[in-house]
Amino acid sequence: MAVRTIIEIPDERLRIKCKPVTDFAAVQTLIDDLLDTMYSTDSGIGLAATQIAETLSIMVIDISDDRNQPMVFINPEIIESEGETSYQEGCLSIPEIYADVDRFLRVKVKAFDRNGEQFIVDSDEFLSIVMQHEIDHLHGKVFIDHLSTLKRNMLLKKLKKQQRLKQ
Ligand code: GNR
Ligand code: NI
Repeated sequence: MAVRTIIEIPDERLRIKCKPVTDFAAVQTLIDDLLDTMYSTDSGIGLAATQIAETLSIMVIDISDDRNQPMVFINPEIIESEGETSYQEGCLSIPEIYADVDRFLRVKVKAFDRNGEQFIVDSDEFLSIVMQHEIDHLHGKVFIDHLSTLKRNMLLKKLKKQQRLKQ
């Protein structure tokens, strides 16, 4: 059990693009760390390796009410997408900041599980949004990048102020 530090904006490591996993046996501890770290937060429902300053393409999601249905995605890729939706998102790396983000309504994601078995998830529900949010992290992208410059700068100012007050 290892809870890792979740890095926050403006940490430049959030901008690193993750590399694909090739050795599945070698990432088992990292997967457990991601799950432990996600569950250590009050209400986090997803976490990407980028957020704990790791650079391999792994993300975890648990959107169940009891937080007991972990999903592990290794080398995830969106292979189909359609439609549009908008949802108020938050991010553990941008604490206490929320904004509506435009996303695909439906995505089909191909990934590998922790045993290296390929699987496909097709969703047009909340899971679709969270998968898109986490895959963005693996590409060095965070949700405020989807907003207008004006809106983003306003939220960044608010975040800076909060971070200053927390010091
Ligand atoms: O906990 C989280 N909640 C959330 C809400 C709406 C859309 C996406 C998310 S993911 C976020 C956890 C996180 O930062 N994952 O990277
Ligand atoms: Ni996030």
